[in-house]
Formats: sequence, C-alpha cells, structure tokens
Amino acid sequence: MENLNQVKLLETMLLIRKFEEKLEDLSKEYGKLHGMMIVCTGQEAVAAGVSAALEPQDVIISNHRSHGHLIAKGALPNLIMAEIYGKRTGYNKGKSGTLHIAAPEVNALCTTTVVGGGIPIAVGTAFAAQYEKKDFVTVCYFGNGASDEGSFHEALNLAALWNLPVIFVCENNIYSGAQRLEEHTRLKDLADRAIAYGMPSQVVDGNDVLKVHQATAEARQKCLSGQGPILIECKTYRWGGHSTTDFQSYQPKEEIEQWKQRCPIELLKNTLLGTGQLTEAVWQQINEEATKQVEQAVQFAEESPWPDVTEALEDVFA
Ligand SMILES: Cc1ncc(C[n+]2csc(CCOP(=O)(O)OP(=O)(O)O)c2C)c(N)n1
Repeated sequence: MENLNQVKLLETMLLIRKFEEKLEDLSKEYGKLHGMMIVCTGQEAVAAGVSAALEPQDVIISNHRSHGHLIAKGALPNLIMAEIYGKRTGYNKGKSGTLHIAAPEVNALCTTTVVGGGIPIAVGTAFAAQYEKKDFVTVCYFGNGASDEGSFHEALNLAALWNLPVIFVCENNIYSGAQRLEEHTRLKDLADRAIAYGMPSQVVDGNDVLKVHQATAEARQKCLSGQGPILIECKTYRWGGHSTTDFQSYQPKEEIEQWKQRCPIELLKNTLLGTGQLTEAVWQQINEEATKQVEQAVQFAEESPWPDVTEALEDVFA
C-alpha cells in the first residue's frame, strides 16, 4: 500500500466517470453514436482499484460494461472513443463498436457481451500462463447476473482444480438488466459460490477503491505463488439504467440517492483532502485534465475516417 499513488487512483476514476458521462450526453444527440451505451457510472472504484494492483503483463477479460476496465488498464481514451464511434482509427478498426473492444497493446484481450462468456476465456489465458510458466495473472470481470450462468460454474470448477492464476472479479451492482439480485438468486454474498469449488473468496466494498486495490494485490500475490484462483465480490451500484436506452423505472429513486452518497470518487477525494494528500487546487487540475482528455477523444473520433467497405473481410479468420 505504501507505494500506491492514491491521487493517481482518483485521476483514473475521474477519467472513467467523465468518459462515461460524455457517452451518456452524446447518446442524447441524434445520430452521434450508433446503438446503446452500457456505462459503469458509479462503479469506477472496481476497475481503478483492480488495475492499480496489476502489472502491464497481466491480462484482463471484460464484459459488456467494459470502458472503465479498459481505461484503468491503460487503454487510450482516443482509441476507445474512436472504436465506439465505429471509426477506422479505433482499437479494432471500427469493427467492434462499444461492446467487443480488445486492446491487446495493454493486455485487455477480450471484452464480450455474451453474459458469462468471458469467464472460460479467462480460465484459458490463466492456463496458458501456468503451462508456459509465465508470470502474469488474468483478471476476469463479470456482473452478478453472469454468476448464474453455467459457464461461470464450469470455469470456476476447472480453475480451482488446476490452481490457475486467475482472479475472478464479480461486480455486484445489485441489478442484472431489470432484475434485482433477490429475483435471480437466494444468496446474499455471491462470493459464497466459490465454496462449492474449494476456492477462496472475499467480499469487498466495491465503492472503496483502496479496499478493492488491497484485495486484488493480495490475490495477485497468491496467484503468482501458485495459490490461485480467487473470487472477489465487489459490492457496488450502477447509477444509471442497464444502458442508455433504459430509463430505470425499476430502480427506486431513494436507493439511487443512497448510493450516490457513497460515490467512490467523493469517498477517496474526501479522504485525501482530510490527510492533506490532495488540495482543492490539485483536485481542480485533475478535473480539468480529465475533461480535456475526454474532449480530445471525442474530437479524435469525430475527425477520424470511417472504415472502407473493402476492409470488411480483413481480420476475419475464416
Ligand atoms: C448469454 C446472454 N444472455 C443474456 C444476454 C442479455 N444481457 C446482456 S447484459 C445482461 C445483464 C447482465 O447482468 P450482469 O451480469 O449482472 O452485469 P451488469 O449488466 O449488471 O453489469 C443481459 C441479461 C446476453 N448478452 N448474453
């Protein structure tokens, strides 16, 4: 923890927040973005805390709510935004759009919108690390709903059986689409699911970025010393609807307000102001810098060319 740059954590969370807020705004402008945006506003501490405990060689496998995971792992906002716009300069030449972005440059190897689909893939990359005796861990992000999928259970069983270096990060934001947790499982703590596979697990306050970081750092050490895998359940909350086309009629207003009182960014900001590690002036600078980065990303995306129709069959395996 001593070497952890907590101001950097704040910067990462704020950049994610502003990136997602920009997408929400752009979605309201007719014809700007194609399709719905699935954003992680309110959940920034999970991505920021996890990635701060990782090394560049570590792999992440992400899900449909991926922008924060990608930014925290070091993917460039310009290239993510261009991909979301469907432009040729995007991470995947405009062929992924928002939902399947891969940024192999930062070992963000796969995001998939198949709920639970990334979990066996993470077991595969963790197996590769073990087989090739490489020093990297795989982090697999998924939601509470994904932990109901058969793929989750098969993958966790195999990962535990083979002691694979994989950290399963369940972002429990209470909802899965329009369904509340109580409507899809009887469990209070999804971390308990690991017991069935003889795997250690932990429940973490997913809005406390320092706790998320600490849990991940410990899990990474365990994985690298052959004591993996581990399941970390981060309890958090999705401030918005499932996507920008969901008006969240099923989310009680008081509940949203309560969780906004526990904003992960405000929590860390106030802690750092209290300890003198942050001043209002630096906070202002961080805000301006994040706003600038997001504006630049939008400008880059808007000025970038569209892919040409002749490129449609490039990068296709078969
Ligand atoms: C296999 C599969 N089933 C259903 C869907 C439709 N779907 C997309 S996202 C989603 C909700 C996923 O909830 P959760 O895993 O809790 O993640 P969250 O959206 O809350 O981050 C569903 C049902 C899908 N994409 N894939």
